[in-house]
Amino acid sequence: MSVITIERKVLEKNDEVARRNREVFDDHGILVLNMVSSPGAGKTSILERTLEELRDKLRIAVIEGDVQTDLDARRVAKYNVPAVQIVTRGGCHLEANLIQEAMGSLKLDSIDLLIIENVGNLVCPSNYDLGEAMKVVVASTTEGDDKPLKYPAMFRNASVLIINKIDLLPYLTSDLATLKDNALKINPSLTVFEVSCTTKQGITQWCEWLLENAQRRPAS
Ligand SMILES: Nc1nc2c(ncn2[C@@H]2O[C@H](COP(=O)(O)OP(=O)(O)OP(=O)(O)O)[C@@H](O)[C@H]2O)c(=O)[nH]1
Ligand SMILES: [Mg+2]
Repeated sequence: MSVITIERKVLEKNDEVARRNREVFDDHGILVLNMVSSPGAGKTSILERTLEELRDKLRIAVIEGDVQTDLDARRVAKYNVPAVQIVTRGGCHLEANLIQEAMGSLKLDSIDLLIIENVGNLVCPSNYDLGEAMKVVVASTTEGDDKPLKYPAMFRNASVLIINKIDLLPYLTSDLATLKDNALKINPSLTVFEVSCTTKQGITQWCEWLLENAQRRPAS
C-alpha cells in the first residue's frame, strides 16, 4: 500500500511541474511534442528527416532524453538547431522537472516548435506528463503489429501515431493495416502517418501537418 501512495505522490508532483512547464510554453506560443517509442523505433531518424524539411520554415529546438550518452543530441545538432541532452543515468523516462531544467538552456522567445525525444521505452514515459501539447508515439513495422494491444497506455495517451520503417514491410510478417487497426481500436482519435526515414516516403505529409499545427499557436 505504501508503495502505491508514494507513486501517486510522485506523479502528482510531476503533474504540478508539468502544468507550470505548459504555462511557460503557452506564454511563448511554442508547440511542444513529446516523442515516445520503444528503443530503436526511429525517433531520432524522424527528427533528422523533420529538421531537413522544416528547419528553414520553423525555429525548432530539441531536448533529447537517453539513459546514457549524448549520441542523439549530436545527431540532431548537426542540423544547427539548439539541442539539449538529458542523461537519465538509468532512469527509464523523462520527468517534468528535467524538462524544466533543460528549458533554462533554451531561448524560449526564439522557438516555434520544441520536440522532446523521450527515453526509448513503451511503458514508463506514458505516465509522465512533461508539459507537452501532445504525445507522438512512433511504432516501427519491425516491432510487430500487436504492440498497440500489448502496450495500450502509450497509444491511448498519444494524439499522433507515426508508423515508421514501412520500407521494410516486404520482408516482414507484420501487417500495416493490422497495426493501424490495433492502434485505432485503442485510440480512435489518433492521427496516423506512415513513413520511412530511409526512402523518405510519407515524411512530407508529416511535416506539412506539423508546420500547420506549429503555425497555429500564437503566444497567449
Ligand atoms: N530500414 C529502415 N531503418 C530505419 C528507419 N528509421 C530508422 N531506421 C534505423 O533504425 C535504427 C534506430 O533508429 P533511431 O532513429 O536511432 O531510433 P530511436 O528510436 O531514436 O532509438 P533510441 O533513441 O535508442 O530509442 C537506426 O539504425 C536507423 O538507421 C526506416 O524508416 N527504415
Ligand atoms: Mg534516439
